[in-house]
Amino acid sequence: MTQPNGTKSIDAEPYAFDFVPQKCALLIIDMQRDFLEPGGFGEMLGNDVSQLRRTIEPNKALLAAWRGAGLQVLHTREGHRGDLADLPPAKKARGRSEKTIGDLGPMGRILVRGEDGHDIIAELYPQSGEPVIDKPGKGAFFATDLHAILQNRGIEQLVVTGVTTEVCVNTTVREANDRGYECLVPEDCVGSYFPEFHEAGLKMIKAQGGIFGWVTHSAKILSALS
Ligand code: C5J
Repeated sequence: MTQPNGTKSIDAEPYAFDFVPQKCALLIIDMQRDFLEPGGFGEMLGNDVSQLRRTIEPNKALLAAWRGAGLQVLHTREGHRGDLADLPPAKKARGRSEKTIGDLGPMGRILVRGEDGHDIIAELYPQSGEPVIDKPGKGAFFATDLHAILQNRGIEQLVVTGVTTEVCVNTTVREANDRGYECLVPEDCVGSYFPEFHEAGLKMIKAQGGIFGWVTHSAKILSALS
C-alpha cells in the first residue's frame, strides 16, 4: 500500500519494510562470470554453480522492473589491479588451491580487472549510467567510492542482491548497516555455493529484530514497483 508521502510497505521479515523508491538503490553484488558460469573459477574449485545460477532469472526480472521504474542501480565486481598491488598477500595465499587470485584461470587471470572472468554476466550487464564499483575486498564499501556515490545521490536504502549470500552480500549489508543504510535482501536474488550458509546468512540479517536488515522475496518488491 502506498502512503501519501510515496512510501510503500513491503512485506518482509522480521517486519514490513518502508520502501521509499526515490531514496532506494538496487545494489547487485559480484554477478561475475568467474563465480557463476560453468567452466569459471568457482566451478574449477569444485563448487556447484547451479546454486548461484538460480538467482539469474529473479535478478533479471527485478533489474528490468527497477530500470523501468527509473530507480538507481549500481553493480559491484570483486577483483584486483593487474599488478596485484592491492591484493593482500594473506588473501592470495588463503585457500591453498593450486591456482589463486592473479594466476591464469579458465577465463583469464583470476579476479583481475579487465579479464573475461572478472566481468559481469551478460544477463545482468550494466547499462550506461549505472555505476560499477570495483572492490578489492568482500564488502562493497571497503576501499571504494560507493558511500560517496550513494550520499551524492541521496540514497538511504538499499535492495542488495547477488553472490554469495554469506560472503560478499552479508559483508556489504553489515557495512551498509554501520553507515546508516536500511537494507532489504530478496532471498531468491542472492545465492551461495552452500545452501546451509545461504540459509544461515539470511537468518543472520533478519535476526534480533532485523539486526542488519530485512529479508523478503523479489515478488514482493516487484509488486511494490508495479
Ligand atoms: C567470494 C563473493 N565468495 N562475491 N566472493 O569470494 O562472495
